[in-house]
Amino acid sequence: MKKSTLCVHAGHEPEPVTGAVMPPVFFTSTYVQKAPGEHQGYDYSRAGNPSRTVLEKALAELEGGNHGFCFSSGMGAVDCVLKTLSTGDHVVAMNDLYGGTYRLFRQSYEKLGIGFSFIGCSSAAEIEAAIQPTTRLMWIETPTNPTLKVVDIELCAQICKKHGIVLVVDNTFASPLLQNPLALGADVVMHSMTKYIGGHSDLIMGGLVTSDNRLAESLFFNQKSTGATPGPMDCYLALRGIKTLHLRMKAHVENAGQIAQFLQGHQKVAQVYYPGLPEHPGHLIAAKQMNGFGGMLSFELKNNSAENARIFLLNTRLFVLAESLGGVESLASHPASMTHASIPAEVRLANGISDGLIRLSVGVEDVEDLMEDLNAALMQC
Ligand code: P1T
Repeated sequence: MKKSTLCVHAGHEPEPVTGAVMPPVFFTSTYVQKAPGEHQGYDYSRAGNPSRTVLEKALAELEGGNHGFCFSSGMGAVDCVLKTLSTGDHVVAMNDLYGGTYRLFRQSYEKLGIGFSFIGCSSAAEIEAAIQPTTRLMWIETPTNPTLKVVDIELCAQICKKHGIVLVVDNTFASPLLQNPLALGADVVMHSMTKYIGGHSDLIMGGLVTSDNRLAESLFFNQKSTGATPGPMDCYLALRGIKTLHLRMKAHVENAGQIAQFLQGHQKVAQVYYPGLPEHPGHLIAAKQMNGFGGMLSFELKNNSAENARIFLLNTRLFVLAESLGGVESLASHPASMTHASIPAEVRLANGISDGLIRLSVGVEDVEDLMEDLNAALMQC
């Protein structure tokens, strides 16, 4: 089935009792049992709720996997994967990651005795050199947040397979419409569903998909044991978001492509980071593994400073200054003081997050209005 058809139909059929085209929302915490231990597949909503089942099935179908799991945040999903590890295990991670992921790794899991090596993931030799006898997991984002670096998923998968390492890809920036890591050899795909999947900046949610039955068992155990599970209304909203994901992604990609070119040609702009630009170092890999270059981009002004970025961010009107991304509305942010503030300044700088870096989540508004808005703010800098 093609992706657009899947978006509309994934996860459910019309409801058999009433014929309702949309699945009902099951506002219940518990389920009656015929006799102790005899139930109809659901006993308590932390372990399972039919509204969540529909969404988990839809997410798994969109990513081409067999098992889907949803969480009350993207970080809940990251945490669920990390809980498959034990003290003494080692993780190889991309060095450009969402600040919250980096914080969880360094501040929560390192003290439990799990080791991390953060690398650029730019060649087989670099990845091989980071692998230790205790390496159990490789964690990558691609494109990365916020510098839009591209990691070759197939290359990572080949190396991980050789060493028996589980490869996890945070696919948040691409969405399941533009990139499917499992098909490229990854073991687990992760999403902050808060972003493109929800699509309307009205919920916080995370998701995982795998086709590996043993991993799935362990993820399900961690999901129900730690309990970072979403409520039924949020599951319904996310399912509703999925139904237009293909339409929204098309508009995000088109608008972001035009805005990247516009910024690249602008007199006030020094550097644009967008994988769709032929000059981007990851352009060819992105073209190979993605079906469109996404709706996110970052850039630096010619006079690259935190102060100048602040002037720009205070002068946009349509691009509102806010964390998060992937909603229908355009957002602008300052990673150094917002989404990536929990990363030490020297680590940020080493990974290309300058104090003047500006990140845009390009929405689905009219692109000429968006460019006019950007131009007006740029001319103040
Ligand atoms: O916010 P939450 O749903 O818990 O997801 C965390 C997360 C994980 N991975 C990536 C790539 C992300 O971008 C995020 C959340 N990011 C933002 C809030 C942000 O503005 O970048």
